[in-house]
Amino acid sequence: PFAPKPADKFTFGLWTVGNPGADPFGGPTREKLEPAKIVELLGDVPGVHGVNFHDNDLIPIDATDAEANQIKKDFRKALKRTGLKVPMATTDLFRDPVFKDGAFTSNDAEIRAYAVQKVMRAMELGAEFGAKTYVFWGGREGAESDATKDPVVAIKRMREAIDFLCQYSIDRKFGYRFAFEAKPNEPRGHIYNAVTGSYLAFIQTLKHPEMCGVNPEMAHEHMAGLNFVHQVAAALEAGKLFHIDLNDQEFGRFDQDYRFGSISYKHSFFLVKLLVDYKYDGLKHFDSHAFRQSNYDDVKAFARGSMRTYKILEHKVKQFNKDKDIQKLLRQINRKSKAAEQLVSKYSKSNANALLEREFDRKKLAERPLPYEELDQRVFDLMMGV
Ligand code: GLT
Ligand code: MN
Ligand code: MN
Ligand code: MN
Repeated sequence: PFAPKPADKFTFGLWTVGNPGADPFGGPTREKLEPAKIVELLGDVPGVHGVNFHDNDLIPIDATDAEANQIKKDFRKALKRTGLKVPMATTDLFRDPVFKDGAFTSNDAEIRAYAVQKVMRAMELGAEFGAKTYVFWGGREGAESDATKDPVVAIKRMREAIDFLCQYSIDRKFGYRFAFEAKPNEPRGHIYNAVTGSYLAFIQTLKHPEMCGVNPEMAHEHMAGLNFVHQVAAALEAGKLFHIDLNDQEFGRFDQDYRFGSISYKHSFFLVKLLVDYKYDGLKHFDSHAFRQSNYDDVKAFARGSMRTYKILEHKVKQFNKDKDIQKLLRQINRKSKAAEQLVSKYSKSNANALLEREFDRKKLAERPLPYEELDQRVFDLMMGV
């Protein structure tokens, strides 16, 4: 009953299921797979919609034209065989040493120009495979010491690069929508635009805000100790949720990229509830890695599990929305008053005067019951299937 369908728009990345399990203290535990092989692995997992990539996940940074053409040919064949799409593409602006001090915000004007050129080429590559969403994760855009960079200048440089690339996408008729992904730290000591809300503000200062939105990642906001659901809500309410990275993370820990739902059951439930209630129908990308102990069979279990968890939570959300007791409690705690609502819904001088005149029984209002313990326990019972 929890089988995913391509219409669910679940996606994975070449860099996620193809992650060979290295960490800062040890090398890879799985062999490196060619892009076409990763597509085939995903093809063995029913219900996947697509596979996303960074330019260099597909084509190594130093590949010759002949090598690039062969890789693309094999990749395209694998996509055809499996029916997988490439809905999103992005640029690797973090792995190569040239980006050790950032890309768009580097202190070196030539590196900034190179970064913009790299994105232009990567946008072309993504477009070749049909991608319509373009993600910007500024992993190296930051600093360890603020002696090294002016953070105001960094914002201006970022804006200049994005304005340039928006216009390029328009001129080339790629039809991209840009999605900015925040992260507070790792790999930099401090990354600029640390949380989704920062990008929501930044977007409004761009030349083409209409084609720009955000790609919030659950683990990134949890690293910052924030409530992810609220960040996503802000994006949704602003009409800016263009893409979402689902995964999990212990609060306050290093970047863990765990399987969606594996740690934060309750936050994951409320996240899915938000996406269901507000009818989000965009891409749902699992930006997570299987445990380092897993072999590729277990990586498939990881991919199946990610989608299954989402579908189970979706089912629980429907139960929540239908549950008579829960709905009764929700009606009880949301007290309506036509008169009060009319007074403050729209400003007018007469409303303002009427409001100033009105008497409120502060003590009585404070005494109205809010059975939140009861409601919250019902969520727990529901999730646990009790
Ligand atoms: C990297 C990062 C992710 C981003 C990817 C897009 S790359 O794995 O940790 O959160 O979404 O560049
Ligand atoms: Mn991560
Ligand atoms: Mn991440
Ligand atoms: Mn991500």
